[in-house]
Amino acid sequence: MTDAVRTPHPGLAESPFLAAARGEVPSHTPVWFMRQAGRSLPEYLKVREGIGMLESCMDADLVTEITLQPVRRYGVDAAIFFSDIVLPLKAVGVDLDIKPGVGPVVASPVRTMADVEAIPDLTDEHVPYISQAVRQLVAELGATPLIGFAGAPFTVASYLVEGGPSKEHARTKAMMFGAPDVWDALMRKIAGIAAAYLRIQAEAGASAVQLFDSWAGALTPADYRASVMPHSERVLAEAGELGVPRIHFGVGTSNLLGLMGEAGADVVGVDWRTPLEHAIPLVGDRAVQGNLDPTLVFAPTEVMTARAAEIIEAGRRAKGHIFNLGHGVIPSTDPGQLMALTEFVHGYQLR
Ligand code: 1CP
Repeated sequence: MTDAVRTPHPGLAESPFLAAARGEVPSHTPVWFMRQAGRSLPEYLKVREGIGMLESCMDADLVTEITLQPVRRYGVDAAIFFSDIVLPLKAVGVDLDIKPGVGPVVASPVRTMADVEAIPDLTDEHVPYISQAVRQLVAELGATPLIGFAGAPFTVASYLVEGGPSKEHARTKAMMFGAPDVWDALMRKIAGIAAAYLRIQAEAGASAVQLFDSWAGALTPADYRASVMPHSERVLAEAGELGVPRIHFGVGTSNLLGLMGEAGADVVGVDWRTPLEHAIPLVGDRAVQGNLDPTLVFAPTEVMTARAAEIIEAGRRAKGHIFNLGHGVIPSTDPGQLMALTEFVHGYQLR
């Protein structure tokens, strides 16, 4: 980057989100929502009209606008960069699309060593619109931190190997079990891309990063440790060198939470199936993020907030607690409920 060393906004020093991530005492429990930008917001649907998902991710002005929308509406304690875990693959030339109602679809799934070797590494030149969008966002967000993110090697590998969304991840795991050399090369390739993608976002001004290993819950602890963890560890270690707090999240990972922390996270994201009181002793000396069941926003407000209160209380025993849902916002969510939830978390008296 040529434009001097960026100076972080002075207000970021007081950010409750960053304080909790670092295990310091925040002024209130910080809250943001995975997938807060996107399908549940009418203003999002409006700006996306007639524009494809990947096309939107490559338009710095649109990314800036969409990322800001939930911050404006809810006053959440962090913004999450609007992009997708497969965007860096698209940027290096992998033929893929994000199909509405389906998710990422890869034209020629990766199955052989030659397929892996054909994927280029990611450089800054591949994603000028990403650095531009981050710089614009940081200027607009002021004292609200921006979370950059990347897909973790296992989860991204699943899309590449299966060719699209999968429940069982059968071909992916078959490669892991049956072709360890190809698997290792693929994981190294994706880890390099993820680390570069996080570096680009952090260098442009993102204050924290989240590594999404959404589908790691498909693995046993032994397989995770042997075939996946070293690669996530590398991504998190490289992000650590940038001085930003690192959040590590997966779904159905109650048996992996300890390892996901050990992989190098400052904050371990917990899905809604694992009560925080069970998760906290497992993650060691780290903060936790989560974990309201995303369907609770469809319940009456007082039912939702009663559950939120239990989560905030449980979170007090952690080194730090960032309130979130246990996975992404469901598209049919009423934004009014997320507003009520944000206000409830902000108003909750920690005594
Ligand atoms: O707030 C935000 O919306 C932030 C932007 C964001 C993030 C962090 C999007 C936009 N995607 C992601 C991460 C992502 N993408 C993950 C990890 C988080 C998670 O587990 O939810 C995963 C697994 C994906 C892959 C993906 N992209 C899916 C899931 C498919 C499956 O396997 O079930 C889907 C549906 C997408 C498309 C997508 N990404 C984002 C949006 C808003 C959309 C929908 C776009 C559209 O249909 O127009």
